[in-house]
Amino acid sequence: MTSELGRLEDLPAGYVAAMRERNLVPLWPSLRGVLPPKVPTRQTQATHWAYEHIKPLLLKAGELTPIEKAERRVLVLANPGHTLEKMQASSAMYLGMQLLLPGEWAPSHRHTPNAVRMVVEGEGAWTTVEGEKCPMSRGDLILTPTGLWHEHGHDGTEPVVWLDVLDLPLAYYLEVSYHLNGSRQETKPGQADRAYARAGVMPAPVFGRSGRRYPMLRYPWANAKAALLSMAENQPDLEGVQVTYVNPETGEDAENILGFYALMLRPGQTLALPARSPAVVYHVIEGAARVSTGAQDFDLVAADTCCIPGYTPTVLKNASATEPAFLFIADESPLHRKLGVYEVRQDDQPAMPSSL
Ligand code: GTQ
Repeated sequence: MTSELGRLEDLPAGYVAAMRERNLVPLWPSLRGVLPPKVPTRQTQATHWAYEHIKPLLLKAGELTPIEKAERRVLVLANPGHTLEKMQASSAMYLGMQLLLPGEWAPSHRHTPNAVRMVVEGEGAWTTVEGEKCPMSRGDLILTPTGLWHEHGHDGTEPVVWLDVLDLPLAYYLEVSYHLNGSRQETKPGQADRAYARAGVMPAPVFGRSGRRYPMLRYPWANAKAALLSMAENQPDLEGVQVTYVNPETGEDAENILGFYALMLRPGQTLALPARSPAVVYHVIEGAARVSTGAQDFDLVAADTCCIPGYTPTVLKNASATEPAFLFIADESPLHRKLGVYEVRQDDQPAMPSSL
């Protein structure tokens, strides 16, 4: 029963011009645009980036652009719904595929956006974060949270590729995005993933706590995969075999803005996910899966990545009847929860969050 609101064209041109002259605009012609009924307007489009398309173009970048001319040799997975120039996967997420060739070094810097790296292929690279040298193997997740120094190097013999996930679009939108350059870091002994080697117990320093906001920087794939396999075996009826990457000292999200998860689809499994407010990125670590929204079906094989806008019910289906599939997932849940706008929709019905 909502009546049509007045349009800009309904107003005298001179009146509109007089307002614009004073940097004023009438709300009502745009009100439904900024506050649409029930479902938010989303620029983010469901988008699939196949690794078989990315890899040759990324290797070509390795020939065309020396690391010194790139600092970070990255092809950005840009969502066309935001226009490619914006370099966004979603409103808050940035995705990039980064190539480091044997012997190359991507110098130390730090910046306000948070980043993680999900290693896609190749052995022998490392990222040093605040002096901790984190080896990079397939499926490992390495955090480089806001403000921490990080640099990448490569002692191996084959190209190494990883997926960068940053909250850069949010930081840029907030006008808080900047970086500082540094010099090569001294590495210190010790790896936090070895200190926090088992869930349920954690280091109890006899001479005081470390007190670090980001105690763990590398999450080896071998551990996450073992956790998923043992969860699946322990709970044969469990539908969603998923772990989330957390701060092992607090159990809170590993980073402030974006959430990170590893999900196992059992052989032949179909998993229906409800509509939720955050946009979601799916990246296949092992196996193959179909990601369906109703409007689109993406068939993802290992190293493929897709982005699904928020408020979209999504069905994941393991493409294999005999092997599990393992997905890395990134989403905007921590941000939405902090903002009080996080929402899960049952039967696709709006569930306006409130503070009640
Ligand atoms: O490796 O530090 O994809 O600073 C974008 C910005 C990677 C990085 C990106 C960065 C990095």
